[in-house]
Amino acid sequence: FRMLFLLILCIGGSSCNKNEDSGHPLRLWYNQPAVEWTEALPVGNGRLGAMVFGKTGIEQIQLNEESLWAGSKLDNNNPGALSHLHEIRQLLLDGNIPKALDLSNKYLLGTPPRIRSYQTLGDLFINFDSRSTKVEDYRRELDLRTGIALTRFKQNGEKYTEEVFVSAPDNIVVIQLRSERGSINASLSLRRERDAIVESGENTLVMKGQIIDQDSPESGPGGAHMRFAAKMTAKATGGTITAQGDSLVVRNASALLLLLTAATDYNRELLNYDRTIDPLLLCEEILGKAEVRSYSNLMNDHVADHQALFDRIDFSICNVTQDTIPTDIRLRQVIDGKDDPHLVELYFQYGRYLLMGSSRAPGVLPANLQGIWNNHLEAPWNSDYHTNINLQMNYWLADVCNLPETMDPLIRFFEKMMVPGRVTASQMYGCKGWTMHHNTDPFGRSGLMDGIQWGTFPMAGPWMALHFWEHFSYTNDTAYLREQAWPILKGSARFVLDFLSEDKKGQLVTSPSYSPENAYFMPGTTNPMQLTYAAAMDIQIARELFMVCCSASEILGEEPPFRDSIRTAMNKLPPTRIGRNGTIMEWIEDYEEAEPGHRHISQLFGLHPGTQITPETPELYKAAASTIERRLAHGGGHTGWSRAWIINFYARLLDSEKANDHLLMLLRKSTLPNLFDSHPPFQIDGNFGGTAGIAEMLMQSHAGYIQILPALPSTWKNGHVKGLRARGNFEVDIYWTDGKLKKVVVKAFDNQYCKIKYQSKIIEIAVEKGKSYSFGPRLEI
Ligand code: FUC
Repeated sequence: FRMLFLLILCIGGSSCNKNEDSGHPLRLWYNQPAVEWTEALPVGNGRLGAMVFGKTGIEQIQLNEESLWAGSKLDNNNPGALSHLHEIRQLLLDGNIPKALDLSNKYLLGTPPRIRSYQTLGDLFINFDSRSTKVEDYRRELDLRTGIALTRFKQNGEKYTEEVFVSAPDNIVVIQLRSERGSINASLSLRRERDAIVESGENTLVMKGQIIDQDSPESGPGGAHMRFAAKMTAKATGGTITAQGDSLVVRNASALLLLLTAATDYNRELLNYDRTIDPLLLCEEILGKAEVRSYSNLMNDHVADHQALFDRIDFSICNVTQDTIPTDIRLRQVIDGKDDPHLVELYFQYGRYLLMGSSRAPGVLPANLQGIWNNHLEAPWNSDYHTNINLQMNYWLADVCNLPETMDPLIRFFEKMMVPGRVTASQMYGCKGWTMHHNTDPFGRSGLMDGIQWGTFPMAGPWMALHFWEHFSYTNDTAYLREQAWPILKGSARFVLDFLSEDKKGQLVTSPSYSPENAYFMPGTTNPMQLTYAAAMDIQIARELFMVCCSASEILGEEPPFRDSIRTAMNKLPPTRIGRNGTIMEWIEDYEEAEPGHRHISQLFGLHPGTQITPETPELYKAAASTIERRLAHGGGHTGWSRAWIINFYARLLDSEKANDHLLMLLRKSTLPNLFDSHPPFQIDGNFGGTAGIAEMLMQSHAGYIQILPALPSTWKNGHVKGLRARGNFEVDIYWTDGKLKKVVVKAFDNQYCKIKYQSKIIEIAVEKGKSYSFGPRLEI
């Protein structure tokens, strides 16, 4: 009877769905405070980021504001580019690469060649002067389900706790300390190595600053650049707070609530700082609204807001979790060869968590190389926006992992990038439309930078434009397509149409070009060269862009001429070809690679993220597998993001075991104690690419149908994933047992047809908006 009762309950209510949620704890936790920054725990709201160390003597919370960048807006297009373009192209066609390189160095490389860095805001230190004695029962954790970092321990028998979160609705960092017996005694200070002063007021600390850049031949003119401010208010329960010098001193409090916010005078509309903005005033406005609210109100709103996004996906591949073991020890055990599927669940959800924390409103800038978390004044690669794989990878998970909101900063930023991008297209290449090269900053730098061997990538603009189509393909939102995506896509296709020129065979090629960031040998030479024309990746990007622009213009009912010119050009692009060693050719000739194990595997763009190399092109598909094998045999996949890309490649090759092997290698070789991806050093793209790879193993939707469990590893025997988004505007829940599909539920958000594939079976049904459709193990309804 009890069973029957439960069953009725299940069928009757939505609680059944809830009960099917894994409910697995999703926590990173540790038995000791962080010593290194890469052990600290990240919290963020898309605009503000914090890294919590959980120290018991002097607590450290490192802070970021997304727009705090050194540098300034300037035009780095080389004015000599256009007048030398024809000659450079001719030299490349004639194989006179050294001379082409010489001219490119003079006339394509922009000035200044480098951008400046994204910078740390500084640190909040909480110096507990009474805490020199031993602590007991120490634990710190980050709960991905709430977005709260918690530290707790006992000292002299008394319990202390610290909770830290960054609220999106209130736009602040919230820190709450509690002690059981009213013995919080601490001094609070805000510190920044340079360019800032800190003053204390009654219950407040204020930091005011302006980045002073030095003149540099590499990075351009110095000067007083971005202005910024941070403000913190402190509220004590049962104790006192007094200002002392530039610190606040807290005595005998039982609770302490710290609210902190920060701002700069960056204006996204201008892609520049804007002296009409007063950063301190912005901080005061934000704090004024937040400080009248209670801790529990702030926390409840934060958790509700966080869960509205985070809870959309439930993912389970195990019955027993390892949550009783600290995360650093679990990682060590996995490195030593232990199986820990729950860590894979955690890693997957952590990627989603990190994207939520670094790319959404109230933030306005995309997630950079470190998301939003950076403790340097001069970060590795400036923590910038590399657009020859890294920024793209950051967003591979956004739509499929049901976080469309995280696309907003990327979309809005690139709408603005078109402005400098048009100048680059016309000044450097004499083209209509817009483009950019392999790197940018919040000031929208779009000329060729860093060096010819890194920067010769005018096809970065078209690659970024493809993300706009992707986002549309998940939502079917034609208003978005018309108003936001189409101007970017069409502007990019216009650029490509003009940029293409004829080679000696009459094919349309990109020139100048390179294959990020690999080099090749001309036959009979030993000097590695990068510069070329029509690298495979360029051509595959052009083809992909042309294909989606044809679709978009048809959907929007555009007049045919533009579409026709795209089709004509598309037919004249060189095909993707297979070289003498059975791999996809990376360059227009079958050159030998200078680095056969290179981290970029650009010639496989057509396999992933592109859609040109599929089981329907069996020879290319096979050659794609050989391409990866060759890279791996020569030490490829050694950076975190490169490994993550390989997971995605193997998922597209439907090779579940290899996808899983590389996922494990990502954990084993490229993951830091706080589960940040390691390039090395820390670079967040591997986290995002790893999460996207797991999604790709569970479901794919790029080929015109929803493919269920395309690359399910044999070790993920039983499980489910609920809430993935599929192209075509669907939400998909998949359940499996013993490695076989048990049930798939597809929720349709539009009236249309839906094609679903599992193993070799494919079905198509008409679906109605708002309805869910459940299919059994053989896709029977
Ligand atoms: C690309 C990669 C590097 C690094 C840099 C930030 O250029 O080739 O490995 O990730 O971006």
